[in-house]
Amino acid sequence: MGGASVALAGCATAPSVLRPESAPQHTLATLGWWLIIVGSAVIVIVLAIELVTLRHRGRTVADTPLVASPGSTRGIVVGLAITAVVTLAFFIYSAVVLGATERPRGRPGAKIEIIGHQWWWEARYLGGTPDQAVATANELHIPIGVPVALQVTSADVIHSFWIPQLQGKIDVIPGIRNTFWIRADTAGTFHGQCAEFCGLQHAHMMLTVTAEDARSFQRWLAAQSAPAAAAPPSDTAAAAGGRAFMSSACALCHTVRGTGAHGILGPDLTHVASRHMLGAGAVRNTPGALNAWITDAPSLKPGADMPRIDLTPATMHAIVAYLQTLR
Ligand code: HEC
Ligand SMILES: [Cu+2]
Repeated sequence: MGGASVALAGCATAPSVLRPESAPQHTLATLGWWLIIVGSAVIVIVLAIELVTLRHRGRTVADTPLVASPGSTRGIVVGLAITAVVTLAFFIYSAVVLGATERPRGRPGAKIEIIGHQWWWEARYLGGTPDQAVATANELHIPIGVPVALQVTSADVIHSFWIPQLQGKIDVIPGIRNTFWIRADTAGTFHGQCAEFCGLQHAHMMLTVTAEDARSFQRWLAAQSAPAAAAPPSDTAAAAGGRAFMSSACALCHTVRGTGAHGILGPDLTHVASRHMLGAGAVRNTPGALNAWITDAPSLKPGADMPRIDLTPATMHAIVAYLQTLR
């Protein structure tokens, strides 16, 4: 069992576009059902006609060559007409649905910049003052019942942002800022997944969206906007870990707001202990897995842009203790 099943363990079943939890996805799911039903009906009817014709031909005109009769010409015209009407109807229906789900109705409850990386999601909550900046990774929170505006771009290759139960997909393209929106109408945690093959760990590029009432969301946002917890007492393992973090390569790739660590290659770790998963769904965020991850991330997520790091086991334990203070 790989990381994917671990990541979905908290979720009863895999996310499905046909189990919508938002107004736009309801509209899309209804279109999906119509396509399935009409498509299936077309297959059944065509097969039935074919069978009847074959049996009929077998009984009566087995030896006559296939030539067009006035009857069969009429059949072809009727067949083409039905095909044209069904295709045109679905073309119009799809265009109407796409138009209706493209733009949100109402003021957005949050604005988030989403940046795709090989292979994780960076999320920056916009709109606050600079000291309220919230940067996190892979685990979004949104308020329920209101649209949430997204600005989507990529730091490297093309990805696709997709929360199946909330909205359609949006391309995540380097150098281009696509605007998009999501909305959740029920509280809960919804799973998402990069939907455009983007390299070795494409399957481990998951994200979750936790939809909650406005008050819980504001509480979460305030907690995430705070700088890192005050330095622990200097004789503890966590303090030693903090010093090791700041003086080793960790600080070159990661930011911990409120400290000297300003790296931008990896996820912002200011509140990493508040996240459930590490490595975009690769492993659960437990002390053991955290230790394994920071010692040798590529063994848990081959190809990940975080290298194996050579520090003593004691130093790694101290760094884990430090990271766990980053709630
Ligand atoms: C060369 C840059 C680099 C260095 C050095 C580095 N990291 Fe990372 N780190 C990354 C990248 C990139 C990721 C995201 C990997 C992924 O999910 O695919 C990451 C992910 C993580 C995560 C998981 C965060 C999350 O929310 O998923 C933790 C924790 C972490 N690093 C801690 C550390 C620590 C501690 C050190 C020092 C011992 C360190 N890193 C050194 C680049 C780096
Ligand atoms: Cu991707």
